[in-house]
Amino acid sequence: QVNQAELLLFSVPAYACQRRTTLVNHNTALTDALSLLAENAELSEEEGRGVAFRRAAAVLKALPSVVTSMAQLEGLPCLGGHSLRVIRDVLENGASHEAETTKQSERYKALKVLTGIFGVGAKTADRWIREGIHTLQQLRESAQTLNRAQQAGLDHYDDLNQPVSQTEADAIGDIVQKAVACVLPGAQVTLTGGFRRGKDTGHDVDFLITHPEEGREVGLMPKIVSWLESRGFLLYQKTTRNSYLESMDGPGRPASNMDRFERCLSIFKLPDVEPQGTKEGPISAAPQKRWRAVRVDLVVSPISQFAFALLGWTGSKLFERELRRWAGHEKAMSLSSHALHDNTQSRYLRASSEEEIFAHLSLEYIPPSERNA
Ligand code: 8DG
Ligand code: MN
Ligand code: MN
Repeated sequence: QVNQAELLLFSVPAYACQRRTTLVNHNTALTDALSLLAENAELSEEEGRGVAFRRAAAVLKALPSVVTSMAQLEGLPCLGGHSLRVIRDVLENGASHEAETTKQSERYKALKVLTGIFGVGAKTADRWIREGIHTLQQLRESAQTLNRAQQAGLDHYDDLNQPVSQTEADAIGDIVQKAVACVLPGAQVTLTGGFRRGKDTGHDVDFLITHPEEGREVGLMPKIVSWLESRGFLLYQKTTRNSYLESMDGPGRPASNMDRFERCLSIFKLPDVEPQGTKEGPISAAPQKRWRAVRVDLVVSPISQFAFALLGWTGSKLFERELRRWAGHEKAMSLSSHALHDNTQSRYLRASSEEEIFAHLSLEYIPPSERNA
C-alpha cells in the first residue's frame, strides 16, 4: 500500500529534551501499547525495560503525523527490537498482543489496583500479591498494617483515582495562594507539573513557592501547613526534605540547605467546585458529600534555586530524566532541581530562568507545553 516514492520518513533527535513534544499525539494506538508495557515493567521493578519503552513511546509522540508502515521508522532513535515488535504488531494487527495480554493479566490488574493507593509502591504491592491480596476488599480484610499515607490513600481511594480538573486545580491554587499570602506576604506561588505543561487533567496539583528575597523562605513550609491544617483543608500531609534523585546525582545541593524542610506531599479536602447533579450514586438518605480529596504537592525553594526547581518540577518525568542524562553524558554536568554543576570546571552554574539553564546545557529552549515527552 505504501508507495516508496512518497514514503514519509521521520527524523527525530535522540534525547527527549532536544525535541518539542506537545499534547497532540498522532500515534496513540502505538504509544498506548508501549506506555502500558512501560508501566508494567515499572510495576515489576524492571526499571531498564520501563525506560526503554518510555523512550520509544516518547519518540512516537514527537512525530508530526501518523505512522502507517514500519519503513517510515527507519533511522529513528530509541526504538529497540522489543519496541519495534510491539509497533509492528499494532500496525499489522491493530493491537499489540503482548500489551493486550498484559492488560488482562491478573498480576497487572492487581498491581494497578494496589499501587492506585497513595503511598503504595511496586514493592509493597508485589509483597501483598504474593500474600494473596489482589483487591481493596482483600486488603481491608487482611491483617496488613498500613502506614499513615497508605491508610489515607485507602480511605480516599475513589477520589484520588478520579482525575483532577483544571477548575479544581485553580480552586486549590486559590487556597494555596491565600495561605502563602497570609503567612509570608510577598512570597510567590507557581503552578508546576502537568498543569503547567497545559494538560487539562492531572493525578495531582503541583506548586512551587519562593520569595524574591533569599532566605525569607526558610521555615515557610511548616507555616503554610499549619495555616491549611487549622482551616480544615488537609486530610493528610507529610513534610520532608526533597531528596529525590539528588542523592544519586552527586553534587546538586549545598550542604547548608540540608536542614530545610521544603517538600509537602498532601491530600487536600477541596469543597465542591464542579457543578453538582452530574455525580451518579445511589439514592439514599445519607447526606451528600460536599468535598473531595485531591493530591497536592507543595515545594518551597530559595530564589537562588528557583529556576532549577521550576525546571525540575514541571516534568514530564521522562523529559526530566532525559535532561539529566543529556547533562551527564553529553555535557559532563550534573543537573538537579537545586543546581547545575559543571564537572569539568568543578563549579556550579548560576541561572535565574529556565532559558538560562537550557543555554548552559547547549540546548534549544523548550517551553513547558512542549515538554510532554
Ligand atoms: P500528573 O500529575 O498530571 O499525572 O503528571 P505530572 O504533574 O507530570 O507528574 P507528577 O508526578 O506530579 O510530577 C511532576 C514533576 O515532579 C515530575 O517532573 C517529576 C517531579 N518530581 C516528583 N517527585 C519529585 C521529587 O521528589 N523531587 C523532585 N525534584 N522532583 C520530583 O514527582
Ligand atoms: Mn502532577
Ligand atoms: Mn506531583
